[in-house]
Amino acid sequence: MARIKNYINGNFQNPILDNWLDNYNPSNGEVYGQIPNSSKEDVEKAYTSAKSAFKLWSQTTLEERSRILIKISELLEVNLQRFAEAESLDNGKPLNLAKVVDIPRAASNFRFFGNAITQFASESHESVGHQAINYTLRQSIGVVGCISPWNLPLYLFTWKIAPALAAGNCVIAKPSEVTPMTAYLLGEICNEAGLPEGVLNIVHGLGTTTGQAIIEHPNIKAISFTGGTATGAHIAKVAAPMFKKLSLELGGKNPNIIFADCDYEDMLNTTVRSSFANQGQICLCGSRIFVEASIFEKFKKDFVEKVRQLKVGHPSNDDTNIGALVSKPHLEKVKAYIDIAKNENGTVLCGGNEVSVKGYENGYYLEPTVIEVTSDECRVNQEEIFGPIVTIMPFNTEDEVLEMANNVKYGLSATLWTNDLKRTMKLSNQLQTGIVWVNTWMMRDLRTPFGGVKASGVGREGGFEALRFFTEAKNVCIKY
Ligand code: TXE
Repeated sequence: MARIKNYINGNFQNPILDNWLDNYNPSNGEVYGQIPNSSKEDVEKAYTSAKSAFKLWSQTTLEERSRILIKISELLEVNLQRFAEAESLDNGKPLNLAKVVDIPRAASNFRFFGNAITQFASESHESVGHQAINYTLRQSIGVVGCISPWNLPLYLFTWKIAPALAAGNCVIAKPSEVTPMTAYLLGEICNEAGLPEGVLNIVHGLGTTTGQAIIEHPNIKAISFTGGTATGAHIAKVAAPMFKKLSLELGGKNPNIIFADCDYEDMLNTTVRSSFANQGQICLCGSRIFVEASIFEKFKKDFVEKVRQLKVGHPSNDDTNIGALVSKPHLEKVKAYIDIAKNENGTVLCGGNEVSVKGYENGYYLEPTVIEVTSDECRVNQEEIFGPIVTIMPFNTEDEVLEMANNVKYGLSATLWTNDLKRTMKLSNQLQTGIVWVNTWMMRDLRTPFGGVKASGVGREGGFEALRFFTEAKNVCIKY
């Protein structure tokens, strides 16, 4: 059985204490490999190698760092098929999705930050009348920790690693223990691209052992984390008293607000995608759909009809729209919300059942599910489900829907469907989220700030925001 290894100091290594975890294939429920459950000792080993690599890497020219990152990007593109197959096998997502979204985006992350670092500039301030000039240095931090989740494994892993490396830091990174495979394969590519030993170290294992060892490490000076809100709160509790820099990208419960004046067909097609892409396991999915009352019945009929056409199937089939959920415990969690909804007077309009895929009967498949709710206060409208379940309910006025949209603890993103300019401006201004999409969804320009407010986290990723996070500003004031 294939064993994934830690990538430390440019080598593939077994965990020091020889502890291993099973790795499951979500499409058939079988164990298909093992991964290290790395201990404090492994993290310390990774830290030692990162620390000794830092001196050289932080002084490596921007052109050279850029060249290596772009080389990693190119190698990911060359290995697209292999990486996409590994991602789909490990996560349960359709192979086609991994091929057009996950792996290309991971390549883009390296290319983007490889280029961005050559354009990153710092400020200078002339103190007029005081004969002084200030200039601000943006210095690499040192050894930083990057911890990522299972829903977009390589995509989110590299979204942190690429800016951290571009800014001259050395990295200890931990992918989710549920989806470790593509992070493991990335090590090979980094070696081939000529990334010096120790600059990137990838340790595998549980959050509570390996992740905990990273966040507790006294000399890992910044933590960039994407994952659940409860984990984010725990990380903040541990890391804040140690004065680590923190970027926390957490959960979402995003409103999708549909007005009668929108471009209906475009809205309908995009809403199917924003509801169920990646089995609904994207923090940006619009899981609360609010529809203006005048088109509610029409929308309900058309939407349900389209959702019923989605094909749940094995991830490697070309015609599969919805693959397997990531794990058995996650499937159980998501399924439980269907009963919760029913107990709260929700009406299941379609879906609601597990799917038995022929030949893969033990896989974690669930029908895409649409639930009509009568109150915005119900649990399925308040809690992050993170699966193929959306709720729909009607609204009458802008103020009413704005109130409901903001009436959750989360604040990651919102989608607005309307052609009314004044309404667009007003609602975009007043929605309590870090991101608003108008007449589109998940359109990403990597230069833009990415992140949430309220329980969706603190800090922004993307563009120069990420490079600012992964550097320390130091002001130098010179009197002349
Ligand atoms: O995430 P965790 P889980 C949401 C979603 C999901 C819920 C829980 O609602 O159902 O979170 O998912 C590491 N110290 N999102 O349990 O545990 C862990 O090993 C350091 C939203 O999978 O937060 C993994 O690498 N690290 C989300 C990473 O944190 C720790 C995407 C995320 O795992 C740790 C995924 C610790 N003590 C889930 N404990 C999004 N925002 O996109 C865990 N980890």
